[in-house]
Amino acid sequence: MKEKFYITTPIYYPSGKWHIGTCYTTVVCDSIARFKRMQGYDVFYLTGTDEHGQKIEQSAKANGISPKEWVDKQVDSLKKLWELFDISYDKFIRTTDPEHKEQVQKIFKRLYDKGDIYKSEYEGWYCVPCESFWTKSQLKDGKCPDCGREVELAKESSYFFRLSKYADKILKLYEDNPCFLEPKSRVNEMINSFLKPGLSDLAVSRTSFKWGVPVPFDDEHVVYVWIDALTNYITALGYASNDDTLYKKFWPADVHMMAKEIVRFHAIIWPAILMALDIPLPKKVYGHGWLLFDGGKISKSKGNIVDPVELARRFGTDAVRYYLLREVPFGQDGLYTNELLIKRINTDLVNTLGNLVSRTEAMINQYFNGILPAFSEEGEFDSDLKAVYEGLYDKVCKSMDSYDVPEALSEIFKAAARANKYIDETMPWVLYKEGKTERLKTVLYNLSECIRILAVYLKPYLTKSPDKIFSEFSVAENLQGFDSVKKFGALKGGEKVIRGEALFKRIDLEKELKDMEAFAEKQKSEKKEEKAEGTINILEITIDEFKKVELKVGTVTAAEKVEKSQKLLKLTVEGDRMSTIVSGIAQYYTPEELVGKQIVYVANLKPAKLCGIVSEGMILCAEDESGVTLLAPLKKVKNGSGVS
Ligand code: ME8
Repeated sequence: MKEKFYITTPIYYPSGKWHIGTCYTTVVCDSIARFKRMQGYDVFYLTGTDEHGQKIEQSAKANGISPKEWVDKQVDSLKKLWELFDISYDKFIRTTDPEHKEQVQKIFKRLYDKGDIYKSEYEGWYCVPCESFWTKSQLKDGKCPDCGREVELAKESSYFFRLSKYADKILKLYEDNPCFLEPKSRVNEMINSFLKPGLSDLAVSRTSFKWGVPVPFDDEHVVYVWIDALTNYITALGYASNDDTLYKKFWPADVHMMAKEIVRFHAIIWPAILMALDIPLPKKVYGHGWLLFDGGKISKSKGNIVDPVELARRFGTDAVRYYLLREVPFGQDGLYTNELLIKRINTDLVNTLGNLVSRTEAMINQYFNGILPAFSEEGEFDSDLKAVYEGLYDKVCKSMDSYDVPEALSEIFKAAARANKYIDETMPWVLYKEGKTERLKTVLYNLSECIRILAVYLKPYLTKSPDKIFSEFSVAENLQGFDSVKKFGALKGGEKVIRGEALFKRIDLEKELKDMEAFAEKQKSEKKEEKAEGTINILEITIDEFKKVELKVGTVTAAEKVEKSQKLLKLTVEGDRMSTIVSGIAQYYTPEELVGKQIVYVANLKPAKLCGIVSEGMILCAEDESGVTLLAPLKKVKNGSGVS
C-alpha cells in the first residue's frame, strides 16, 4: 500500500485582493504535493477559504450584497487564480460548506459536553478589520498591534475554550517532539511570548455579528473564527460526519504550512483543541516567513498589492512560481521587487536552463539532423558530469524532506550549470570541426540526458516547461518520473529532437522595469477611481440614518488659532446655543475672516478633545484640489436654523 501524505495551506480570507504573497504558501505546498506524488505517496493536498466573521459581513454590506453572494464571488476569483498557477489541490474546503458547518457544530458540542468549553463574559480591545481581541498590554500605542488601526473596548457574553488547561501539555509536546514546530526559532517564540507568560482561556463565540456557524445550543452566539477555521483540517476529511474514510486514511496531517503570523494559532490553539477532542496531533506545523514588498509584509490591509495575474501574464506562471519558490530562503522573510523577479528569470531560467536546452537542440539539429545520437565513446569530464546527476536524487530528496524548496531548486540549477560548463569544457563545435564525430555524439547524448533529468526534477516546481522539454526531446513517458533519474543514461538515442521556441524569453531589464512601473502607477490611479466610485455605494445610508445628524446654521462669534497646531482654529459658534468647535481650517481661513460669518455645522457630534480643547461639533466644508471652502446659507438666516 502507498504511504500517505497530507499537506495543508491556511484557508484564506476571501478578501478579493489576492497578491503575490497570498500565492506563496499555496505554490510552496503545491510543489511539495507534486514532489511527494512523484515519489509515489498517496497525497492529499487541502486548501480553501475562511469565510465567516464580522469583516466579511461588513464588506458584503458595504457592497450591497449578502455575505454569501460576497464570498461566492471572491472564492470564484481565488479558484481562478489557483487554476492559473496550476495548483494541484485535492480538495478546496469552504467554511460555508453545509457539511463543514454541521461538523463544526458537532465539534463545538463535543467540547462543551466534555467541559472544555464554558460560558462567561469577555472584555477586550477589539480590532474590527483583524477580527481580533487584544489585551491592553498587547496594543501598540493604543492601536491594533497587527494592522495599526483604532481598536474599540468591547464586552460580550462568550463561550470560552479552556486553553489554559493545555499549556503544560503543549510545552511537553514541544519537548518530546522537537520537530513538531519548525523552523526552530518559532518554538522559542511560542514558549517565551505565549506559553511562559501563561495562556488565558480563549473566547470561541461571538454575539456581535451573525455571519458565522451558530452555536448549536445557543442561538445568540456564532462560533468564532478559530474553532470554525482550524477544524477545516479535519472536517475536510469527514471527521464528525457520516463518512470519515478520508479522515481515517489521512489524519494526522504530515504538515500544516503557513506564514509566521498565524503560527500561534496552529502550534498552540490547534493542538489544544485536538487534545481536548482526544485525536492525534499533526506531525508538523511549519511557519514560513513573509514575502516583503517595499519594506512591509505584502498585506491586504496595508494595500501593498502585487497582482499575481498580471505577473503571470507578463512572464508566465512557471517564471512566477519559480521566483516564489527560489527567492525566499525557506523559513525566513524574502523580498519581492520587480527587479529581483526579472533578474531571477534572466539568470536562472534564461541563462542557465533555457540556454542549455536551446544550445543542445541547435547542435543536435545542426550536426545530426535533429536525431539524438546514441552514447558512443567515454571521454574527459563525463564521469564528473554523471556523478553530479546521479547524486542529485539524494540531495533533492534531503532538501524536500525538510521542506526546503529553495535548497532543492538550488541543487537542481547547480546541476544545470554543471551541464553548461560541460559544453564549455568539451566544445562540441571544435569536435565537429575536427571531425571527432564519435566523441561529439557522446557529448550531445550526455547533454540531452542531463536536460531530460533536469526536466524530471523540475516537474514539481515548474508546471509547463518540463512537458515542453519532454516533447522537444521526444522523451518517452516512462522516462519522465523519478525512477528514471537515479541512473544516468536512460535515453536510447535515435529520438527526434526539435528546436522549440525559447523556454523563457530574455527580459530587457531597464525597459521592462519602466513598463512595470508605469503599469503599477496606472493601476493605482484606476484603483483610486474605483474606490471613489465605490464610496458612493459604500456610503449609502437610509433617510432615518441621515436624520440622526443634526445640521444647524450658526454664526462664528469668536475665532483664534490653537496653540501648537498649524491646522486648528478654535471657534465659538452661536447656533441655538453657544458651542466651541475646533476645526482644521487654519490653512484656509484667518480667525479674523471668520468672525461674523454664518456657517453650517454638525450640532450633535459626540464631544471630542482636540489639542486639549473640547470640541462640540464639526463645521461643514467643501474640498477639492484647490483647497477648502466653508459652506454657508445663500442668505442670512436665524442662528440655530436646521438644515435638511
Ligand atoms: O490568516 N508572505 O487568512 P489570510 C507570505 N484565514 N505568505 C503570505 C503573505 C505574505 N506576504 N500574505 C499572505 C488567515 N500569506 C486565516 C487562516 S487557517 C485555519 C486560517 C499567506 O487570508 C500565509 O500563508 O490572512 C498566511 O499565513 C496566509 O496567507 C494568511 O492568509
